[in-house]
Amino acid sequence: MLTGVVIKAYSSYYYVQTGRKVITCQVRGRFKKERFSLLVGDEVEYSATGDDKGVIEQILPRRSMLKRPMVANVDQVVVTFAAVNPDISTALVDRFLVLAESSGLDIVICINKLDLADIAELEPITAVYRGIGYPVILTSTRSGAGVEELAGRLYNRISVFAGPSGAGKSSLLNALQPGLALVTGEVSEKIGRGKHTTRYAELLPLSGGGFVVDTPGFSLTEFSDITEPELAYFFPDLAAMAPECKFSTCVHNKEPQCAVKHATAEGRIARQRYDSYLDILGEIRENKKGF
Ligand SMILES: Nc1nc2c(ncn2[C@@H]2O[C@H](COP(=O)(O)OP(=O)(O)OP(=O)(O)O)[C@@H](O)[C@H]2O)c(=O)[nH]1
Ligand SMILES: [Mg+2]
Ligand SMILES: [Zn+2]
Repeated sequence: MLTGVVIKAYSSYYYVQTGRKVITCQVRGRFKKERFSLLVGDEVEYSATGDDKGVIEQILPRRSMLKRPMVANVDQVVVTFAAVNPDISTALVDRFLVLAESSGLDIVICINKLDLADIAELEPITAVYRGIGYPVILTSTRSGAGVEELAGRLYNRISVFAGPSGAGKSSLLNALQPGLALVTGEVSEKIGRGKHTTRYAELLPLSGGGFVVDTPGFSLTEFSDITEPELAYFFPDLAAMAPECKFSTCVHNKEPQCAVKHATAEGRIARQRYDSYLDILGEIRENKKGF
């Protein structure tokens, strides 16, 4: 049996990459019954039925499954923001980090448009995230700064680029892999909803090995899948302090003798991070009330 990776799904066809070749496959009837039973990113076994044609026989076990976009076997999320235009919002960075953490994926933070930025102004932001342990890469698709470093992080892995519209995700992918020709542009120039953005996720092969997934930008993050006690786990800096809280049920809000609040007061946890935590905690509480 031959094996490959589903890089794209279109109508009832699945495009399976094996080595440098892409095989156009159909699936056996039994896969069609279950929704999402076969996803982009899945490793599959197929039998050849002709020149570059085949039938998918089996899905191999998944390492992970990301819900937005719906992709199997993703290894990491590259949380991509522009330093300016649109200006970086650390509150929004934190929200994207929580979503990525809750999917259990590795995370790289990319701050793009370095050519427009005042590096001294970025320094306090990068210091916070590097202090937590997140790799932070500063890039510019204009000057090429950081693009090699970013490429090094993508080798032989499946990486999803996520972040707000206009951050430069598609531009970065074009810089990383010449020939991709992904559509880029100012938000206002992108006329019509979904006109240029791919509606379905696709794995874009990197010639050095590995795949990247471009996603349409979004800023509306919601946390309906996360419970109050879980939330702090998705803030590694808070989670590190939580075992020292007096109460094991502490959600680091109004509770007495809370080590997280104590560490924030002492500056060992960045105030901005704790504030982001409280904002999201409040939203999770509001959501719960709605049901
Ligand atoms: N100055 C500067 N502009 C950049 C850089 N990277 C991208 N841009 C510009 O920023 C705009 C948005 O870039 P895109 O790559 O379309 O952004 P995106 O994140 O893919 O946006 P969505 O697809 O809407 O989510 C375009 O006009 C790019 O030319 C950069 O490093 N520096
Ligand atoms: Mg884009
Ligand atoms: Zn606490």
